[in-house]
Amino acid sequence: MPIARPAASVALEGFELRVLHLPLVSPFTTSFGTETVREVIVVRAMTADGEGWGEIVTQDAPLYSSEYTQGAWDVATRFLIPALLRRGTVAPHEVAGILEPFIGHRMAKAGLELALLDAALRLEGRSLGDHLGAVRDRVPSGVSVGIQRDPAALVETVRGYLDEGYVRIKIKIKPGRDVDDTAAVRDAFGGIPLQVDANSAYTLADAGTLAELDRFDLLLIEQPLQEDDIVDHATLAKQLRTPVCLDESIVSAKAAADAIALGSASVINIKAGRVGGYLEAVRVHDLCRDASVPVWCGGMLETGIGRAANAALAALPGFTLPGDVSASSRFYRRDIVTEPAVLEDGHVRVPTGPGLGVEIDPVALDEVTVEKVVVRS
Ligand code: OSB
Ligand code: MG
Repeated sequence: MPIARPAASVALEGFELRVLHLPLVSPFTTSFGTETVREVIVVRAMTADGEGWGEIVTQDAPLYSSEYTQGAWDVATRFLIPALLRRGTVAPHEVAGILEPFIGHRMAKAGLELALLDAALRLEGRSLGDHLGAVRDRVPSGVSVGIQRDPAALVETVRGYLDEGYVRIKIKIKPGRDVDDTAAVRDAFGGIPLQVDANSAYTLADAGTLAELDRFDLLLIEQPLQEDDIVDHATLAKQLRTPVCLDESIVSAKAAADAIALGSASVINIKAGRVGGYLEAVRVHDLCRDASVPVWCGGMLETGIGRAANAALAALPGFTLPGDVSASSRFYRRDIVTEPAVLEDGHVRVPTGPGLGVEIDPVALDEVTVEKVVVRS
């Protein structure tokens, strides 16, 4: 359902941006690289009546998409924030329109919009979940498992997550680390809900290898081809029994509609950062629901800020598959919020407090801050 009542305007006075370096509990390897420290930008919107927090989910290098930390920092401080401050008083649903003249940079826009949503909803005493249309008080929790040293190590890592209670396993694959890794997990754990994510590592020439995955009864294969391979994904989907799910390709509600119309995806991963914000994410959800296309909530190794927002989003009715909304401890020993998301019976609770429903731990935040700037009106 579209959002019925927009959040109120806030009187903007400035924005604080911080680059954080959060050490990961273990290295995270995908087809595009290995991370040991999560570099991310945290946003604080400063208003006449309070503050609000957001997160820009770019990584240090443009490997998942074209966005990256210093690019987001530059565009936010030089163009996006000044445009918002020139308006003075802004409601969250106006942010996308104000920033529309600036092409792309969706993660940067999403982080700023989230900070305004948090600020506005805190003032109104409404939770982000209520605002977006959440219909559940907790969401089933899946886990994204990076490529390990070998299939045996992968099996042991997956075993640990299953023991913790995660209800769905996603493993990362790349050429040469696909069929054997998937077979090892399927053989070790029988009929667990299992899916794979290629992060664009294949081409249509690999269709034969990808079809070998059909025998593992996967929930889906995520983003086998490049971001702009929208026609090739449709061609590939016809050759696979495994449902094709798109992540990187879905950069907006329009892109989602096009992918569905072309038959490029039968499942969609929704990430607010990738589509330019939580409000656009709800629009993607709504159109997928109208088209009976199942969606699930993706993740970008969020801090407690984005993790709380993702739990709220994943509680919308069209999110019929478990998302990558895992406990904070999956990635971090110490989060920057006072009550990090925990796993309870394979689920993560949807916060109910005003705005994001989580509070920042200022000491923990300072400890991982490596760069800070304040841009004022
Ligand atoms: O493709 O879903 C992805 C992390 C960084 C960049 C891209 C992806 C991921 C993940 C992790 O798979 C999901 C999570 O945050 O748990
Ligand atoms: Mg993905």
